[in-house]
Formats: sequence, structure tokens, C-alpha cells
Amino acid sequence: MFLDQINLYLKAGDGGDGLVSFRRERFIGKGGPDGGDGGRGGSIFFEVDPNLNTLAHLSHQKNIIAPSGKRGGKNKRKGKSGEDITVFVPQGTVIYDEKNGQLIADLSQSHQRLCLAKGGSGGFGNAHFATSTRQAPTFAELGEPGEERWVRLELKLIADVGIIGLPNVGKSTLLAHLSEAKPKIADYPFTTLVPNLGVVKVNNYSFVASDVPGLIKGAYQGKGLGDQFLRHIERCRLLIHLIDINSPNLLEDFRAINQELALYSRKLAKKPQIVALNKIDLLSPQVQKVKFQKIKELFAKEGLLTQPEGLFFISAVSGQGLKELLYKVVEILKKRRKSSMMRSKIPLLRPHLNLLRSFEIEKSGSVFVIKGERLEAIANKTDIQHPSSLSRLNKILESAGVFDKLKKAGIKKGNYYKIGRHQFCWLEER
Ligand SMILES: Nc1nc2c(ncn2[C@@H]2O[C@H](COP(=O)(O)OP(=O)(O)OP(=O)(O)O)[C@@H](O)[C@H]2O)c(=O)[nH]1
Ligand SMILES: [Mg+2]
Repeated sequence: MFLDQINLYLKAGDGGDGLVSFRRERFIGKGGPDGGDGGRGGSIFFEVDPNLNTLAHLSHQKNIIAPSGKRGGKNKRKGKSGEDITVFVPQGTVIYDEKNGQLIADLSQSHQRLCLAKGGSGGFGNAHFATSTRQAPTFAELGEPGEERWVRLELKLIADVGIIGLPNVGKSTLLAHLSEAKPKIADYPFTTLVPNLGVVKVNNYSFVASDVPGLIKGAYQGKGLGDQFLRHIERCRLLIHLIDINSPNLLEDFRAINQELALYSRKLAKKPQIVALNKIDLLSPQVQKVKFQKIKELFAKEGLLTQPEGLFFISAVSGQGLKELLYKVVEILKKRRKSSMMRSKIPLLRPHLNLLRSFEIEKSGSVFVIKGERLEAIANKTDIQHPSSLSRLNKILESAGVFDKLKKAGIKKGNYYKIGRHQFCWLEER
């Protein structure tokens, strides 16, 4: 199965709680506090595996949940940390925040790695809070909740060259001839259901080519396999437009494909194309000569080709004409390298859109309600009966800028503010 789009729920591990405990040993009367810290929760990383071509390996996984950190132990033993999880994805995976559609990351480089959900830190055990004046603290911190988010993964294969054309014109045969790829080849339309990638080597230069499943007229309306695969050639630097030289309507074939590209996007329609007429081995040398000339004139007359050298006569089976085609491809790719390198130098990585700082204050009657997913989650997990947990929550609210914003919103002594399931009274000027 080929999968190029998938939704996932990510939940990093919660931090383990700190422990409240006191040393109990024979002959030692009052042992000091020895409750250890909780372990860190596991984080979720995404990493590009260049050997992957699809997202199919993730199809059975709707939720990815990293293990939580363990509770702290006696003897100041730190709880075990939850193990990190690495999700491998193909090069060209684009990750969006499913809730607001925002782009989070564009994984276009091989072995690129980033953290998408950070595990919560462990809470401090009571040993941590012992001071000269507070020798027996009876409280410990709760672990911090791990981040959670809903993401959409979209795969945009990164091929330098896309081979496009009507079904059965020999796109896969060409890819197989030029590279080590072994796409399915057969004498019927729509053999290729998913794009294949292959590395093409020309002397010491190499590039990636992809055969795009056959397009037909009306693909953008869903005819044939539809235009869903055109997304993958959006990033190609060059297209090889393959036409069966034995087709009775060469120009119509050519136009039909270009029409579909234009309907999909203006950018695709403008992408440089090399036109290659395939299957010339089926013509005798005499016929070839006459036919090639006629076709050149036909295309030139229609003004369809901006570069006359963009017309090639090849056989993907015998290999005839492929050398010339390849040289042209390399020449164009070398020229167009600059712009694409510039583009790939700015990988977009915004994994943590500072979730803590994204909150709003709404007024509900006379109560100031703090609305922010992450802050609310933290508040909900805080045991406010314990002074230490409460002070930790206050620290977080402070550093997130909640108190400043409340003041700006006009909160006065005696007013109430609410976060998650807790409601507090604003006691004094902070
Ligand atoms: N004689 C000859 N046959 C070819 C040539 N190239 C491809 N074929 C044949 O044409 C048929 C279709 O080839 P494919 O490579 O599967 O064509 P495709 O364009 O990938 O087709 P779809 O994936 O169905 O869109 C197969 O039977 C190939 O053997 C060629 O240069 N000469
Ligand atoms: Mg094919």
C-alpha cells in the first residue's frame, strides 16, 4: 500500500513524580528526607530515513505514545526515565499541526531529526527541598505532563526529475533503464499505481528520477488515478514528458497532459519540460528519419516548444537516444541547482511553537479565564493542596507571562481567575 498522507496523535511521556520519603535505618533515629526525583518522560522524535518511500509503515499506528518517567525512589534514587521514541519517515515528509493547519516542519534532508513532542521533566523528590531551616519537607513535586499534539504528515517525494505522460507510454521502463529501480512494467494502462524513485548516475553526477503514475484527460476531476500524485512533482526541477511515438494523436496527447498540469497548479505548468518520443525501436530506420522530421516540424509549428533542443527520440527498451537525453537533463539540472539549493538551505523547523506562551484571557462574568491548552493541562495535573506543587504552577504561570497579562486585563484584588479546573483569588498586587 502506498500512503502519502496520515494523521497521528503524539503524546510524550509524563515526568515521574518526586517521592516523599525519610531514611529509616537501624540505629539511626530520625533519618533525613531521601525521596528521589521522578524520571523524565520519553520524547517523540521524527527522523528521515532515506530508504523509506512511503508512510505505509505508520498506517496501523494512529497514536504514538512515549512511556512516562518512573516515580523517584527511596535513598534519593532517581526514577527511571521513559525511553524516547523515534518515528522514521521518508525524505520529503511535511508535518502540519492538524488543529490549525500550521506548518511545523519540512523534513527534506536525509537523516534530519527533530523533536515533535517533548517529554515532561520529573518532579523533585522531598530530598531536594531540604534546607537548614526545613529539615523534613513532607512534600514533593508532581511530574510535568508530556507534550501532546495532533499532526498531519504529508509526503512530497523529492525527485529532481519527474517522468510524466499518458498511461503505457513507457515511463517505468525508462526509469528502470536509467536507474537501479525495479518498477512494475506491463503492457496495460495504470500499471504504476504509486510513484517509484531511482537514482540515475551520469559519469560522476547523479540525480533522482521518479515515474509518476499515468495521467489522463480529466485527471484533475478524478479520472483514472486522478491528480493526487502531481503533488510529488511539485518539487521536481525538471519534467521529462514522455509520448508514445506510435500514437495517432501526438499533439493531443501532449496537450492533454499539459492541460492537467495547468489545472493542478500554475507552478507545475511552468516547470521546464523535455519532450521525449518513446518506442522508436518499433519503427524501421527509414520510417524513423521521415517521422522524426515531421514531428519536429509539427511541434515547432505549434510553437509548443520554447527550446527546440527539448525534443528527443528514444527507446526506453533498446536505450537508443538515451545518452543525448541524459546529457540534456544533467545540463538543465546543473543550471537550475542554485535556486533549489537556496531553497533547501532553509528547512523550516518550528516544533515547539512555544505552547506555554500561547494562551488567551477571556472574561466569563467577573472571572478571568486563562485559555491555553498546555497551561491548562499543567494546571489540571497540579495537586494544589501541596504548597510545592502550587508554587511550581505559579512559577510556570509567571514565566509564561500569565500574571502580567492578567494585570493588563485589569484584574484587581479579590477578583477570581481560573485555569483548567482550578480557580484562584487574586490576593495582592504581584
Ligand atoms: N517496444 C518498446 N516498448 C516499450 C518501450 N518502452 C516501454 N515499452 C513497453 O510499453 C509497455 C508499457 O510500459 P510501462 O513502462 O509499463 O509504461 P508506463 O508509462 O509506466 O505505464 P503506466 O504505469 O501504466 O502508466 C510495456 O509493455 C513496455 O515493455 C520502448 O521503448 N519500446
Ligand atoms: Mg508505469
